[in-house]
Amino acid sequence: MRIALVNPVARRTEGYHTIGTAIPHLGLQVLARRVPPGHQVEIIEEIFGQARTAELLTAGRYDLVGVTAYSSGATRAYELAALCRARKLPCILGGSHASAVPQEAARYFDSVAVGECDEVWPQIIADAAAGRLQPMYRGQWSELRDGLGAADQSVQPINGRYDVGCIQTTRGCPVGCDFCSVTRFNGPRFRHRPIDEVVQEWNTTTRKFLFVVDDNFFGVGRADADWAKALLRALITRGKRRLWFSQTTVNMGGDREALRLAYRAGCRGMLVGFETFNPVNLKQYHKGLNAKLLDDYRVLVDGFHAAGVAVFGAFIVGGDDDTEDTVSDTVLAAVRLGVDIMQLTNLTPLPGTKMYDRYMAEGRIFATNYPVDWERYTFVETVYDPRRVSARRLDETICELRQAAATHRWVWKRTLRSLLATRSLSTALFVHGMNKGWVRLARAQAPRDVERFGLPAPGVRSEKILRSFALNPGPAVATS
Ligand code: B12
Ligand code: SF4
Repeated sequence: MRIALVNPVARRTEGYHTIGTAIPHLGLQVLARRVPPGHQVEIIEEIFGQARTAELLTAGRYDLVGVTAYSSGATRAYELAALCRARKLPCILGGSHASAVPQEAARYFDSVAVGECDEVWPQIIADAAAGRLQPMYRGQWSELRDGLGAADQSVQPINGRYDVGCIQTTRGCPVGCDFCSVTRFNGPRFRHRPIDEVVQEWNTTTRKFLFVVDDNFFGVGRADADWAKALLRALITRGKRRLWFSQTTVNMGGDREALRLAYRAGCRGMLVGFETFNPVNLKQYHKGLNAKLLDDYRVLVDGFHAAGVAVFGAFIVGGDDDTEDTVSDTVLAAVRLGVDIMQLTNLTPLPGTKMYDRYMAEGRIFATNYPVDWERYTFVETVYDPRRVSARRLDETICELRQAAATHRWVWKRTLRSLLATRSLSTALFVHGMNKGWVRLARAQAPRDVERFGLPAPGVRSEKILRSFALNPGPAVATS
């Protein structure tokens, strides 16, 4: 059989995650590796645009079309399903959106795959080859042994080339934040891949920079920390030299040994989900780990820096206790905290999360014209009614911030500050590249902001943000 694996990107989100670095869709490379011999597989990646998809997806070229989708890509995924059905091409949808709302997906696709599908995928292919594709398949939280969880690093899309490599070493997360779908989708237990298998896959990567897509690289307990250190030692001694970036909880900042090992293994940055400086919101998000460490944020950030690792601080606005001042206050606090790269996103109730179920029951989600409205679940738009600020005002304030910060002056100050804090040129260059990407992103986003709200004049808040460009970080402030 000839199989197409497609990552759909909705028109509304074009430019959003497609500006700058082309990051692989690892799930598709994982599925590609599990295709049994005798079948061929190709990836069509819409982060490179939609232009060629319709021309490529033809019955003469493929016998099965496997589509993945985050919620933001679901609208486009359903368009592709209609195209496949019109061309009599069997099609199946998998990934986080299909797993959250399988009954919806089943209205558009011949078949739906729920959950992690490493084990069930060969069965799906066999059924499709025999002409008896089932309407629904359910994957399981497999132990990640004997190649499960591994990707075929050599498979590149036929319509573009990824800039970096992706690899995953663990799945699952026990923290269970209210807004995140990972604990429900990948389970509350960390499952580690065998270290030898990770190193083996690592050594097949050809890109010089990797994104280790683990949701929580360091984990939350002693056993996870020991495993992470063992992996790092193995990468130092047996891994190809790669620079990389991953995601972790803030507690890693307190483990100097782990951070030093990470730096030696090539880690130059960690995305840390601080989420908010407001303890009321942390409670709402059920992020107890952060609530406990809130007073230590500054020390923990210093811990990352002392080892040479940059901190990519992820913050969310729109919690129950947030007001329109929260946006500028959060930015100021984050700058003073010393984060090197900042991501400020709109709180978004994703389907399949506890937050979605609660907000829906409370009647607070207004972007419910599904499937069209799934395109709005991109974290750059408020899709529900926050308690203490209107959705529109919150969005306007964020637009204002995006425009205020989209300057090269901001980028250079971050770079210099990161160089001083980490004393690592390669880390500062990584920070520089990421922040330049944010400027490109903000500029690409600007016309959409204009379309939605009209261009906001630089106001008091932007001034406040711009003043925070000072090199001296000063004391961290709380925003409650
Ligand atoms: C890497 C990553 C990214 C990369 C994506 C690169 C790319 N080319 O798409 C980047 C950084 C760009 C990104 C962006 C976003 N992301 Co993201 N991201 C991740 C992350 C951390 C890892 C994804 C991954 O590689 N997983 C490992 C692979 C192996 O798993 P998988 O893709 O789920 O595939 C398995 C199964 O789902 C299934 N499967 C998947 N597809 C298919 C298809 C078929 C046919 C079959 C049979 C099976 C199948 O089988 C696979 C093997 O088991 C996940 C968290 C997570 N743990 O998954 C969040 C996650 C996917 N992201 C999420 C979100 C919300 C976003 C953003 C909207 C938010 C934002 N502002 O950053 C954007 C949107 C991007 C867009 N295109 O619009 C959510 C999605 C939830 C949802 N319901 O939509 C997740 C789950 C995190 C969360 N907060 O809950 N992301
Ligand atoms: S710690 Fe990160 S991965 Fe884990 S549940 Fe919270 S947001 Fe999701």
